[in-house]
Amino acid sequence: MIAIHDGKTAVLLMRESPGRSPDQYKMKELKGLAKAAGYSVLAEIKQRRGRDHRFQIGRGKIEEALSYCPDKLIFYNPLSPNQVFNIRNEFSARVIDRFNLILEIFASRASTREAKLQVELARLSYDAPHVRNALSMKKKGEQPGFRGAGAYEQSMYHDIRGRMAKIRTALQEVETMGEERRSRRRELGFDLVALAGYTNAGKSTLLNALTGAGVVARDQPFTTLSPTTRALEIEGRRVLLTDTVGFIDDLPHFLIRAFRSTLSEISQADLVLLVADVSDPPELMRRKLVASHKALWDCGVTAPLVTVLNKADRLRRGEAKERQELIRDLAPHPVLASASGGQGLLELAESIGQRLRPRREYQIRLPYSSKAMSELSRLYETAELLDVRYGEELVVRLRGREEAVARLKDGVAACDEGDTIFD
Ligand SMILES: Nc1nc2c(ncn2[C@@H]2O[C@H](COP(=O)(O)OP(=O)(O)O)[C@@H](O)[C@H]2O)c(=O)[nH]1
Ligand SMILES: [Mg+2]
Repeated sequence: MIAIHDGKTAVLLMRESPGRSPDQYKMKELKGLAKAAGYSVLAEIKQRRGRDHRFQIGRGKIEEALSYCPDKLIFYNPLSPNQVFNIRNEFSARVIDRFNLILEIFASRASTREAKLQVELARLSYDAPHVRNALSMKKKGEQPGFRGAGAYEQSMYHDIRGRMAKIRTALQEVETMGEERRSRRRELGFDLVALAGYTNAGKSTLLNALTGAGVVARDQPFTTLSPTTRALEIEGRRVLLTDTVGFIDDLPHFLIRAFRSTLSEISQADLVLLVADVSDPPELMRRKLVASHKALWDCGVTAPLVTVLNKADRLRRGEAKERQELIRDLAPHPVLASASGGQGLLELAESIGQRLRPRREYQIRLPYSSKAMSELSRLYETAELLDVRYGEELVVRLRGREEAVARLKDGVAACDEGDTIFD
């Protein structure tokens, strides 16, 4: 795992394809990532040209970058194992690409065992093809009859695969625990709402604003890595809101796969709050929303969405409304809000209330047993009791989550067909 040292320097490089219109945001985002990983950026170098198969970018640009004497060259474009090898070999330069950079940030933020395993898995998934490549290069140069060549890489590749399998098993256990936790929470009557969206959109700030939690929110990408969950009440319903890792453009698929157990907080939620920064230039907001929807799709989200157009305090009201119209196609059920200023939060809570599945009403008959009584007192916590009638039996009318009522019905209630009477 890579430690973040103070005083690291880097030069950023990006190759743009000639056919595409220039993009001012990608380099800016790369710079934000580099800073978040602890680098001071000495220079930003762009080149418009076709891909160079040896170095990705032109030799002259690499020489120009090295004239600043940086600790590292950081490429926006993904580098093939060959390109990494060539640049290291030819220029004796340390070089990484945007994926490595994101992994460095993740590594520095990973504080739980789960996050650490996820980061390690992502790194190994990234490294495995590089080692395999080194292996095949060695094999190509191998003399017939000379046994030994590539043996080191061979065993390393083998070790990497073994370690990846072990981590996957461990993470599968974590995921199963997550599933169990979610079903317990549902039995307790909670609705599970997850925050999702582009990094730096204001998810953690929104969690704090809605629940009074003290989650760290910072103006830099990927401050939050591990999920944090807090309770709140919306229209009499008990809701658990979970904040977790943010999305970013061109997120490699292996990274999403490695973070599956964390992302299942989003994919398995009852409702997802998709947070976007409405103060971004419209074109950028659109791009980030597209990236977020793609990530939600990759995570397998099927829950209903509410879009929070956050940081509305930075715009005039008319302008914010205009932007809301502009991205209507990418922003289902939009609410303009300001997590830091508090505007729009009541409207947001209302919108969440409307989009959560309506609670059903149930009528259940209970015997006067001590078990039934203790279950009934539990229901005071987990559901909304509408009416209790004391006759030969206890007749309880309540509104709540199916999972919360199911336990009662399974356990102690003398429950006729049709006891569930209201919808
Ligand atoms: N002006 C303004 N800034 C905000 C708002 N919400 C969040 N921010 C700022 O945006 C930055 C990123 O916020 P954070 O909650 O860490 O984003 P996350 O990466 O989505 O969790 C921080 O500097 C916040 O103070 C808002 O409603 N208005
Ligand atoms: Mg955050």
